[in-house]
Amino acid sequence: MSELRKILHVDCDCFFAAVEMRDDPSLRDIPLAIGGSRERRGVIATCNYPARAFGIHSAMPTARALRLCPHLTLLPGHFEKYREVSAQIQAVFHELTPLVEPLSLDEAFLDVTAVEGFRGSATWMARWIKEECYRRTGITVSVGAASSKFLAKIASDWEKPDGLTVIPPARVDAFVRELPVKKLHGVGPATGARLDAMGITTCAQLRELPIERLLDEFGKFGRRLFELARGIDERPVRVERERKSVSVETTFDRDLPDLASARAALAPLCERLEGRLERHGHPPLAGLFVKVRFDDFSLTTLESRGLSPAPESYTRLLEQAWARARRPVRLLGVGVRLLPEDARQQLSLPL
Ligand code: TTP
Ligand code: MG
Repeated sequence: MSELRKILHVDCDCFFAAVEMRDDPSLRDIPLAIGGSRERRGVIATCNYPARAFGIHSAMPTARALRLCPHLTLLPGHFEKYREVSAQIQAVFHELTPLVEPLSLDEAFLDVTAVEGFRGSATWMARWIKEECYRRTGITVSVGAASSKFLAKIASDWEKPDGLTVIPPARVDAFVRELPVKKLHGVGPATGARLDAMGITTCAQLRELPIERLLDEFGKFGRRLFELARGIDERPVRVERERKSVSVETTFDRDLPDLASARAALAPLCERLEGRLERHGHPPLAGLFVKVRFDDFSLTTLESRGLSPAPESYTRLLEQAWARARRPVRLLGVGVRLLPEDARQQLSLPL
């Protein structure tokens, strides 16, 4: 049995929108969204709470958002600014502990088990983080504190915006019992629907299923469900090395028989990659790559420095990669290499 941990999860409230509202208070009380334009078939990256009241949310096509709220103010996004605010909040976290695992620009896990300040109180640490983040950046964050990652993350979402929710060890059991299964880490719409069909909506109901049944139904994930339903989640907070690439990939249900079908499969992948890059605040790029696994499980990766991440560039790389084996394709991935942090700093040196 491992010692009881103290994990914080910190997540900024409507992050991109909050930065825009800070810099232009006239945007504060009107529906505001950050995203691509309707004309360019863009999607919403995020929106403020007045816009959420109209049913607008992340990843919704902008055209749909504008139908829901015709007087929505739409901004294109200023990623330099978001990266800067992100660095400021990360600096706050690192003043508390080196055990910080960033999940995206606006979100991180902290393992504060060994922190001696604040008399070891996770609640006080959370309050301090909220105050410091607001003081230094002018935007509010929500914090969750619990003994595991999945509970800390649920807790940070519990009283958003500007929330602070603590789930003390003695309350974990009662809290998890009541928890809807769709809140569990890794339970997406598909698993949620399957559980629903089995008559299971809460963790209390999930606990009644024996482990064998869960393994039968869900394979390896069944064990995870068994544990999560009991509040068990031993995943450690992982201090991240510098991220070197961003990529997305798909393993196809059926192998793609030829080059033409592989080419056709690129467009949705490129779109997903674009979404990922947006979430990372459009970091400066060093190059592109395509990854192909063929039906004989051989794997090839083709890189190119200096191309722009346009669909045509990926098509060119795919053609060359495919020519190496000329076989049906089992998996396709597209990605970008990021410019290393030290090279970025050189780029931004004054001339
Ligand atoms: P989130 O933390 O998921 O959302 P949020 O901070 O805007 O709102 P909340 O108050 O509910 O936490 O994501 C952080 C930022 O990442 C968000 O401001 C914009 C960006 N993002 C996208 O670009 N696309 C997406 O699909 C999502 C979910 C987020
Ligand atoms: Mg957020």
